[in-house]
Amino acid sequence: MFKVLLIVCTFNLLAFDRVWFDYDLGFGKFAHDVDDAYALTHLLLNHKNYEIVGLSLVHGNTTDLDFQKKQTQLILNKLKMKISVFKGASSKEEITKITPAVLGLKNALEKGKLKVFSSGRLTNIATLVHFYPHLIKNISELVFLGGRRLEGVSKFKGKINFPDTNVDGDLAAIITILKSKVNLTLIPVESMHDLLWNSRVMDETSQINSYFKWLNKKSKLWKFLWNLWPRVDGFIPWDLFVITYETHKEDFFCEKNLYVDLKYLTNTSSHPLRADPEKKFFLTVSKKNQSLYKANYCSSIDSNHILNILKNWEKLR
Ligand SMILES: [Ca+2]
Repeated sequence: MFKVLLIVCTFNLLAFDRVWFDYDLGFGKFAHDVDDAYALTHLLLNHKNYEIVGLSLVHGNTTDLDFQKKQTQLILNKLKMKISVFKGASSKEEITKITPAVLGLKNALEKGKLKVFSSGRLTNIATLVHFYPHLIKNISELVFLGGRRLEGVSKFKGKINFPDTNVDGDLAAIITILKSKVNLTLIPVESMHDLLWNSRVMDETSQINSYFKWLNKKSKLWKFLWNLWPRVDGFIPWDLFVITYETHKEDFFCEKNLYVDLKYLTNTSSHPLRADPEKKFFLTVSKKNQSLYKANYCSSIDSNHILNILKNWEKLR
């Protein structure tokens, strides 16, 4: 009996993921995306399902990493959690800089396998794999918000292609990551098109408890901006669906080992404030168009995914 128990315990320890989250928190800054806060909240609430080894900050939604750290600390305090937070690159130019984020990640990887979630630019992770290539084997999976199908993307509401911001924001980092041959999983924007965090979901969320009431209140301006463009009720909390890949993997439809590459293509994406060039690089995946690199690609997420998240939050509040 004791032997069986020991085996079960050992198995459990082995199955317990060590996770790291690298993101660009704009939450709390005027008219900035709120999605990282939702991702961080979800990661923290489900902390009993894995070991959160560290959090690291990167440029993107804002280059102000002191602000990002302050806001992260605020969320940690509200949820009564203590996790190490490391500042990383505040611009893509800092890809050559060994920041506290790179060192923190290095130390964590030296202690064993780590699943890395990236919902911002890949700058920090690229610096790590470039300077410490012997540690790449300890990244069991790198889950990244980005990528699109080479053969064409389905449009949001039949008319809009959102830009692939994390790719556009640091192409050098993308190249470095592809060359590292790390086990890369892409959660693309197209998989999230039907997952609108609308008024009804926001109302339900705010009723969970005072924390969610606060989170919801702070998201109202973002909802208002989405109402101006792309003219819908609610917003897509992109980054949340990077973290829920860890907790609700059964909701994700993913294919393994597709060809992935950077391709210079006609720009079909649109943004209300940014004028992009006519042609630009896209991180593309394809089943048939061969390339030297491969990645896993999650092309869709179950339509009940938001409902499942709300149930999870109700249970953990
Ligand atoms: Ca983000």
